[in-house]
Amino acid sequence: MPAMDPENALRRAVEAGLVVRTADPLNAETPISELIASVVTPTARFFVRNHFPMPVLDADTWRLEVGGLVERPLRLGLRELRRMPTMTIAATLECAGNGRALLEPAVPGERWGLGAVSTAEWTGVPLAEILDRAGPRAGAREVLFRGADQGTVEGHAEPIRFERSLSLGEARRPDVVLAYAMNGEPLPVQHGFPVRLVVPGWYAVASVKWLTEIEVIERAFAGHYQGEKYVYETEQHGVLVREPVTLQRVRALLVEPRPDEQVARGELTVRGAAWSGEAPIARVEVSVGEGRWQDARLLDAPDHGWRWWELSTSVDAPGVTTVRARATDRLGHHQPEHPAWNRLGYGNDAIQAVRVNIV
Ligand SMILES: Nc1nc2c(c(=O)[nH]1)N[C@H]1C(S)=C(S)[C@@H](COP(=O)(O)O)O[C@H]1N2
Ligand SMILES: [Mo]
Repeated sequence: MPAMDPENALRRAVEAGLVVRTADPLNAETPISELIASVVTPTARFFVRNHFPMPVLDADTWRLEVGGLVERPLRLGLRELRRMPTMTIAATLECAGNGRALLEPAVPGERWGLGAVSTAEWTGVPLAEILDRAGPRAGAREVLFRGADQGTVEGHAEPIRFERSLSLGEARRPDVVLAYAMNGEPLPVQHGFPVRLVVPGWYAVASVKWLTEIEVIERAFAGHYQGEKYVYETEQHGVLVREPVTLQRVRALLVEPRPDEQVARGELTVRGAAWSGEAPIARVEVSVGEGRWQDARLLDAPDHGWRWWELSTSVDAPGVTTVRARATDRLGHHQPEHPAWNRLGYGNDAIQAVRVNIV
Protein backbone atom coordinates (compact mmCIF):
# COMPACT_ATOMS: atom_id res chain seq x y z
CA MET A 1 0.00 0.00 0.00
CA PRO A 2 1.41 3.44 -0.88
CA ALA A 3 2.45 5.46 2.16
CA MET A 4 2.97 9.16 2.56
CA ASP A 5 6.58 10.19 2.07
CA PRO A 6 7.88 10.79 5.61
CA GLU A 7 10.16 13.64 4.58
CA ASN A 8 7.34 15.46 2.89
CA ALA A 9 5.05 14.99 5.86
CA LEU A 10 7.75 16.23 8.21
CA ARG A 11 8.49 19.30 6.12
CA ARG A 12 4.83 20.27 6.04
CA ALA A 13 4.46 19.79 9.80
CA VAL A 14 7.49 22.00 10.44
CA GLU A 15 6.20 24.66 8.03
CA ALA A 16 2.86 24.70 9.84
CA GLY A 17 4.66 25.31 13.14
CA LEU A 18 3.86 21.93 14.71
CA VAL A 19 6.17 20.75 17.49
CA VAL A 20 7.61 17.52 16.10
CA ARG A 21 8.24 14.72 18.60
CA THR A 22 9.13 11.93 16.15
CA ALA A 23 9.62 12.22 12.40
CA ASP A 24 8.82 8.69 11.22
CA PRO A 25 6.11 7.85 11.99
CA LEU A 26 5.17 11.51 12.29
CA ASN A 27 4.09 12.56 15.77
CA ALA A 28 3.70 16.28 16.35
CA GLU A 29 1.99 18.62 18.82
CA THR A 30 -0.11 21.65 18.14
CA PRO A 31 1.84 24.81 19.04
CA ILE A 32 -0.12 25.71 22.20
CA SER A 33 1.09 29.26 22.52
CA GLU A 34 -0.16 30.03 18.99
CA LEU A 35 -3.69 28.87 19.75
CA ILE A 36 -6.30 31.57 19.60
CA ALA A 37 -9.58 31.57 21.45
CA SER A 38 -11.64 29.95 18.74
CA VAL A 39 -13.42 26.67 18.91
CA VAL A 40 -11.52 24.98 16.14
CA THR A 41 -7.80 24.53 15.67
CA PRO A 42 -6.72 25.32 12.09
CA THR A 43 -6.28 21.96 10.38
CA ALA A 44 -2.60 22.54 9.56
CA ARG A 45 -1.94 23.05 13.28
CA PHE A 46 -3.95 20.09 14.53
CA PHE A 47 -1.70 17.62 16.40
CA VAL A 48 -0.77 14.39 14.61
CA ARG A 49 -0.39 10.97 16.19
CA ASN A 50 0.62 7.93 14.11
CA HIS A 51 1.73 4.44 15.05
CA PHE A 52 2.66 3.33 11.51
CA PRO A 53 3.45 4.92 8.15
CA MET A 54 0.48 6.94 6.89
CA PRO A 55 -1.42 5.11 4.14
CA VAL A 56 -2.36 7.10 1.05
CA LEU A 57 -5.76 5.73 0.00
CA ASP A 58 -7.40 6.28 -3.35
CA ALA A 59 -10.78 8.01 -3.06
CA ASP A 60 -12.18 6.18 -6.12
CA THR A 61 -11.28 2.64 -5.15
CA TRP A 62 -11.56 2.99 -1.37
CA ARG A 63 -14.41 0.97 0.15
CA LEU A 64 -15.75 0.68 3.67
CA GLU A 65 -16.73 -2.92 4.45
CA VAL A 66 -19.33 -3.41 7.17
CA GLY A 67 -19.64 -7.05 8.15
CA GLY A 68 -19.45 -9.64 10.89
CA LEU A 69 -22.56 -10.27 12.92
CA VAL A 70 -24.97 -8.25 10.74
CA GLU A 71 -28.12 -8.94 8.73
CA ARG A 72 -26.94 -7.01 5.67
CA PRO A 73 -23.20 -6.67 5.04
CA LEU A 74 -22.37 -3.38 3.32
CA ARG A 75 -19.69 -2.19 0.96
CA LEU A 76 -19.74 1.58 0.68
CA GLY A 77 -17.77 3.96 -1.50
CA LEU A 78 -17.03 7.57 -0.67
CA ARG A 79 -19.70 8.86 -3.04
CA GLU A 80 -22.36 6.70 -1.40
CA LEU A 81 -21.33 7.87 2.04
CA ARG A 82 -21.57 11.49 0.95
CA ARG A 83 -25.14 10.91 -0.20
CA MET A 84 -26.19 9.59 3.20
CA PRO A 85 -27.56 11.74 6.07
CA THR A 86 -24.84 14.01 7.42
CA MET A 87 -23.96 15.58 10.72
CA THR A 88 -21.36 18.13 11.81
CA ILE A 89 -19.96 18.22 15.31
CA ALA A 90 -17.16 20.08 17.06
CA ALA A 91 -15.06 17.62 19.02
CA THR A 92 -11.79 17.87 20.90
CA LEU A 93 -9.33 15.06 20.29
CA GLU A 94 -6.76 14.52 22.99
CA CYS A 95 -4.11 11.81 22.91
CA ALA A 96 -4.16 9.71 26.07
CA GLY A 97 -0.41 10.30 26.26
CA ASN A 98 -0.79 14.11 26.37
CA GLY A 99 1.41 15.39 29.21
CA ARG A 100 3.39 12.16 29.49
CA ALA A 101 6.75 14.00 29.47
CA LEU A 102 5.75 15.63 32.77
CA LEU A 103 5.47 12.32 34.61
CA GLU A 104 8.06 11.36 37.19
CA PRO A 105 9.60 8.86 37.18
CA ALA A 106 9.70 8.92 33.38
CA VAL A 107 7.74 6.26 31.50
CA PRO A 108 8.25 4.76 28.02
CA GLY A 109 6.30 6.14 25.05
CA GLU A 110 6.10 9.33 23.02
CA ARG A 111 7.34 12.27 25.11
CA TRP A 112 4.31 14.50 24.68
CA GLY A 113 4.23 17.92 26.30
CA LEU A 114 0.77 19.47 26.57
CA GLY A 115 0.02 19.98 22.88
CA ALA A 116 -1.36 16.55 21.95
CA VAL A 117 -4.84 18.03 21.90
CA SER A 118 -6.81 19.97 19.27
CA THR A 119 -10.39 20.66 18.25
CA ALA A 120 -12.04 20.43 14.85
CA GLU A 121 -15.46 20.46 13.31
CA TRP A 122 -16.09 17.01 11.87
CA THR A 123 -18.62 16.29 9.15
CA GLY A 124 -19.77 12.87 8.05
CA VAL A 125 -22.35 10.13 8.47
CA PRO A 126 -23.65 9.22 11.93
CA LEU A 127 -22.23 5.79 12.74
CA ALA A 128 -25.66 4.79 14.08
CA GLU A 129 -27.06 5.24 10.55
CA ILE A 130 -24.58 2.73 9.12
CA LEU A 131 -25.17 0.27 11.96
CA ASP A 132 -28.93 0.52 11.44
CA ARG A 133 -28.55 -0.21 7.75
CA ALA A 134 -26.37 -3.24 8.42
CA GLY A 135 -28.56 -4.47 11.30
CA PRO A 136 -26.55 -6.08 14.11
CA ARG A 137 -27.70 -9.66 14.78
CA ALA A 138 -28.55 -11.26 18.11
CA GLY A 139 -25.41 -11.79 20.16
CA ALA A 140 -23.66 -8.68 18.77
CA ARG A 141 -21.54 -7.16 21.53
CA GLU A 142 -18.91 -4.84 20.12
CA VAL A 143 -18.09 -2.99 16.96
CA LEU A 144 -14.52 -3.28 15.73
CA PHE A 145 -12.92 -0.57 13.59
CA ARG A 146 -9.90 -1.35 11.42
CA GLY A 147 -7.60 1.20 9.85
CA ALA A 148 -5.62 0.62 6.63
CA ASP A 149 -2.30 1.25 8.37
CA GLN A 150 -0.18 -1.60 9.64
CA GLY A 151 3.24 -2.51 10.99
CA THR A 152 5.11 -4.65 13.45
CA VAL A 153 4.93 -4.11 17.20
CA GLU A 154 6.65 -5.56 20.21
CA GLY A 155 5.40 -9.01 21.15
CA HIS A 156 3.84 -9.83 17.76
CA ALA A 157 5.66 -11.78 15.08
CA GLU A 158 3.35 -10.72 12.24
CA PRO A 159 2.46 -7.18 11.23
CA ILE A 160 -0.78 -5.94 12.75
CA ARG A 161 -3.39 -3.40 11.65
CA PHE A 162 -4.51 -0.47 13.80
CA GLU A 163 -7.75 -1.70 15.38
CA ARG A 164 -10.04 -0.56 18.19
CA SER A 165 -13.52 -1.49 19.33
CA LEU A 166 -16.48 0.16 21.05
CA SER A 167 -19.36 -1.55 22.80
CA LEU A 168 -22.50 -1.63 20.65
CA GLY A 169 -24.08 0.90 23.02
CA GLU A 170 -21.22 3.41 22.70
CA ALA A 171 -21.09 2.89 18.94
CA ARG A 172 -24.77 3.83 18.72
CA ARG A 173 -24.34 7.14 20.55
CA PRO A 174 -25.78 9.86 18.32
CA ASP A 175 -22.60 11.98 18.41
CA VAL A 176 -20.28 9.31 16.98
CA VAL A 177 -19.43 10.11 13.37
CA LEU A 178 -17.72 8.57 10.35
CA ALA A 179 -16.07 11.80 9.27
CA TYR A 180 -14.99 12.59 5.73
CA ALA A 181 -14.48 16.32 6.35
CA MET A 182 -12.56 18.32 8.93
CA ASN A 183 -13.17 22.05 9.36
CA GLY A 184 -15.19 22.01 6.16
CA GLU A 185 -12.52 20.44 3.91
CA PRO A 186 -11.86 16.82 2.94
CA LEU A 187 -9.80 15.06 5.63
CA PRO A 188 -6.08 15.47 4.97
CA VAL A 189 -4.04 12.25 4.73
CA GLN A 190 -2.46 12.72 8.17
CA HIS A 191 -5.89 12.87 9.82
CA GLY A 192 -7.28 9.76 8.15
CA PHE A 193 -8.30 10.39 4.52
CA PRO A 194 -10.80 9.47 3.22
CA VAL A 195 -12.80 8.53 6.34
CA ARG A 196 -12.09 8.30 10.05
CA LEU A 197 -14.13 7.54 13.11
CA VAL A 198 -14.59 10.37 15.63
CA VAL A 199 -15.75 9.43 19.12
CA PRO A 200 -16.33 12.73 20.96
CA GLY A 201 -15.25 12.75 24.59
CA TRP A 202 -13.02 9.68 24.35
CA TYR A 203 -9.25 9.83 24.31
CA ALA A 204 -8.40 10.04 20.62
CA VAL A 205 -7.07 6.49 20.28
CA ALA A 206 -10.73 5.49 19.79
CA SER A 207 -11.01 7.70 16.71
CA VAL A 208 -9.62 5.29 14.11
CA LYS A 209 -8.16 6.94 10.99
CA TRP A 210 -8.03 5.52 7.42
CA LEU A 211 -11.02 3.37 8.22
CA THR A 212 -11.57 0.43 5.86
CA GLU A 213 -13.54 -2.13 7.88
CA ILE A 214 -16.23 -2.20 10.52
CA GLU A 215 -16.91 -5.61 12.01
CA VAL A 216 -19.68 -6.39 14.45
CA ILE A 217 -18.39 -9.04 16.86
CA GLU A 218 -19.77 -11.18 19.67
CA ARG A 219 -16.67 -11.02 21.87
CA ALA A 220 -14.75 -8.39 23.81
CA PHE A 221 -11.90 -7.26 21.55
CA ALA A 222 -8.46 -7.24 23.18
CA GLY A 223 -6.01 -6.41 20.38
CA HIS A 224 -2.68 -4.65 20.84
CA TYR A 225 -3.99 -1.07 21.02
CA GLN A 226 -6.76 -2.01 23.39
CA GLY A 227 -5.54 -4.87 25.60
CA GLU A 228 -1.80 -4.23 25.63
CA LYS A 229 -1.55 -0.45 25.20
CA TYR A 230 -3.97 2.30 26.22
CA VAL A 231 -4.48 0.70 29.61
CA TYR A 232 -3.91 2.45 32.96
CA GLU A 233 -1.55 0.12 34.77
CA THR A 234 -0.98 0.78 38.45
CA GLU A 235 0.16 -1.27 41.38
CA GLN A 236 -2.23 -1.32 44.30
CA HIS A 237 -1.24 -3.23 47.43
CA GLY A 238 1.31 -5.17 45.39
CA VAL A 239 -1.24 -6.21 42.77
CA LEU A 240 -1.15 -5.00 39.15
CA VAL A 241 -4.43 -3.25 38.34
CA ARG A 242 -5.36 -2.63 34.68
CA GLU A 243 -8.11 -0.27 33.49
CA PRO A 244 -8.83 0.61 29.87
CA VAL A 245 -8.35 4.20 28.72
CA THR A 246 -11.76 5.54 27.71
CA LEU A 247 -13.16 9.05 28.38
CA GLN A 248 -10.98 12.15 28.50
CA ARG A 249 -10.31 13.35 32.03
CA VAL A 250 -11.18 16.93 32.92
CA ARG A 251 -8.41 19.41 32.20
CA ALA A 252 -7.64 23.11 31.75
CA LEU A 253 -4.89 24.13 29.33
CA LEU A 254 -3.13 27.46 29.93
CA VAL A 255 -2.41 29.24 26.67
CA GLU A 256 -1.62 32.74 27.97
CA PRO A 257 0.70 33.81 29.54
CA ARG A 258 3.34 31.64 27.87
CA PRO A 259 5.99 29.74 29.80
CA ASP A 260 8.81 32.05 30.92
CA GLU A 261 7.11 35.10 29.44
CA GLN A 262 8.13 38.51 30.77
CA VAL A 263 4.98 40.14 32.05
CA ALA A 264 4.68 43.82 32.91
CA ARG A 265 3.29 44.67 36.36
CA GLY A 266 -0.35 45.62 36.38
CA GLU A 267 -3.12 43.88 34.54
CA LEU A 268 -2.54 40.26 33.53
CA THR A 269 -4.81 38.31 31.20
CA VAL A 270 -4.87 34.57 31.73
CA ARG A 271 -6.51 32.53 29.00
CA GLY A 272 -6.92 28.97 27.86
CA ALA A 273 -9.25 26.10 27.05
CA ALA A 274 -10.86 23.40 29.19
CA TRP A 275 -12.59 20.12 28.42
CA SER A 276 -13.82 16.89 29.95
CA GLY A 277 -15.08 13.75 28.25
CA GLU A 278 -17.43 12.99 31.08
CA ALA A 279 -19.51 16.17 31.39
CA PRO A 280 -19.59 19.81 30.29
CA ILE A 281 -17.15 22.20 31.97
CA ALA A 282 -18.70 23.85 35.02
CA ARG A 283 -15.89 26.02 36.26
CA VAL A 284 -12.31 27.10 35.63
CA GLU A 285 -10.24 28.75 38.35
CA VAL A 286 -6.90 30.52 38.18
CA SER A 287 -4.33 31.15 40.87
CA VAL A 288 -1.31 33.44 40.62
CA GLY A 289 1.60 32.74 42.94
CA GLU A 290 0.15 30.90 45.89
CA GLY A 291 -2.81 33.29 45.79
CA ARG A 292 -6.48 32.38 46.11
CA TRP A 293 -8.30 30.61 43.27
CA GLN A 294 -10.32 33.08 41.20
CA ASP A 295 -13.15 32.11 38.87
CA ALA A 296 -12.38 32.61 35.19
CA ARG A 297 -15.09 33.62 32.76
CA LEU A 298 -16.25 30.79 30.49
CA LEU A 299 -16.61 31.86 26.87
CA ASP A 300 -19.13 30.57 24.34
CA ALA A 301 -19.70 26.86 24.56
CA PRO A 302 -20.00 24.69 21.50
CA ASP A 303 -22.15 21.61 22.09
CA HIS A 304 -19.04 19.48 22.33
CA GLY A 305 -15.36 20.15 22.37
CA TRP A 306 -13.32 22.40 24.53
CA ARG A 307 -14.48 25.64 26.03
CA TRP A 308 -12.33 28.75 26.17
CA TRP A 309 -12.01 30.75 29.36
CA GLU A 310 -10.26 33.91 30.51
CA LEU A 311 -9.52 35.97 33.56
CA SER A 312 -8.19 39.45 34.01
CA THR A 313 -6.24 39.91 37.21
CA SER A 314 -3.45 42.11 38.46
CA VAL A 315 0.12 41.32 39.42
CA ASP A 316 2.14 43.78 41.45
CA ALA A 317 5.20 42.14 42.94
CA PRO A 318 8.10 41.78 40.51
CA GLY A 319 9.89 38.45 40.25
CA VAL A 320 9.31 34.92 39.11
CA THR A 321 5.89 33.53 39.89
CA THR A 322 3.60 30.71 38.81
CA VAL A 323 0.19 30.86 37.17
CA ARG A 324 -2.07 27.82 37.52
CA ALA A 325 -5.48 26.93 36.12
CA ARG A 326 -7.82 24.12 37.11
CA ALA A 327 -11.14 22.95 35.71
CA THR A 328 -14.15 21.19 37.20
CA ASP A 329 -16.89 19.52 35.18
CA ARG A 330 -20.59 19.33 35.94
CA LEU A 331 -20.21 15.93 37.52
CA GLY A 332 -17.69 17.42 39.95
CA HIS A 333 -14.61 15.80 38.41
CA HIS A 334 -11.59 17.98 39.09
CA GLN A 335 -7.86 17.89 38.55
CA PRO A 336 -5.20 16.55 40.89
CA GLU A 337 -2.23 18.65 42.06
CA HIS A 338 0.15 15.92 40.97
CA PRO A 339 -0.16 13.48 38.05
CA ALA A 340 -1.67 10.08 38.80
CA TRP A 341 1.36 8.09 37.70
CA ASN A 342 0.75 4.89 35.73
CA ARG A 343 3.20 2.61 33.96
CA LEU A 344 2.37 3.58 30.38
CA GLY A 345 1.85 7.25 31.16
CA TYR A 346 -1.76 7.93 30.18
CA GLY A 347 -4.34 10.47 31.31
CA ASN A 348 -2.05 13.00 32.98
CA ASP A 349 -4.65 15.59 33.99
CA ALA A 350 -2.62 17.31 36.73
CA ILE A 351 -3.06 21.06 37.22
CA GLN A 352 -0.74 22.90 34.84
CA ALA A 353 1.62 25.53 36.20
CA VAL A 354 3.21 28.18 33.99
CA ARG A 355 6.20 30.12 35.29
CA VAL A 356 6.33 33.80 34.36
CA ASN A 357 8.63 36.67 35.18
CA ILE A 358 6.90 39.82 36.41
CA VAL A 359 8.92 42.94 35.61
N1 LIG B 1 -5.60 4.07 11.89
C1 LIG B 1 -5.11 4.76 12.92
N2 LIG B 1 -5.95 5.50 13.67
C2 LIG B 1 -5.50 6.20 14.72
C3 LIG B 1 -4.14 6.14 15.11
C4 LIG B 1 -3.25 5.37 14.29
O1 LIG B 1 -2.03 5.31 14.52
N3 LIG B 1 -3.78 4.69 13.21
N4 LIG B 1 -3.71 6.82 16.23
C5 LIG B 1 -4.75 7.11 17.22
C6 LIG B 1 -4.30 8.00 18.28
S1 LIG B 1 -3.43 7.29 19.55
C7 LIG B 1 -4.62 9.33 18.31
S2 LIG B 1 -4.15 10.31 19.59
C8 LIG B 1 -5.41 9.93 17.21
C9 LIG B 1 -4.71 11.15 16.64
O2 LIG B 1 -5.48 11.74 15.64
P1 LIG B 1 -4.83 12.87 14.73
O3 LIG B 1 -3.53 12.37 14.19
O4 LIG B 1 -5.83 13.19 13.68
O5 LIG B 1 -4.60 14.05 15.65
O6 LIG B 1 -5.66 9.02 16.16
C10 LIG B 1 -5.98 7.72 16.57
N5 LIG B 1 -6.38 6.94 15.43
MO1 LIG C 1 -3.11 8.86 21.19
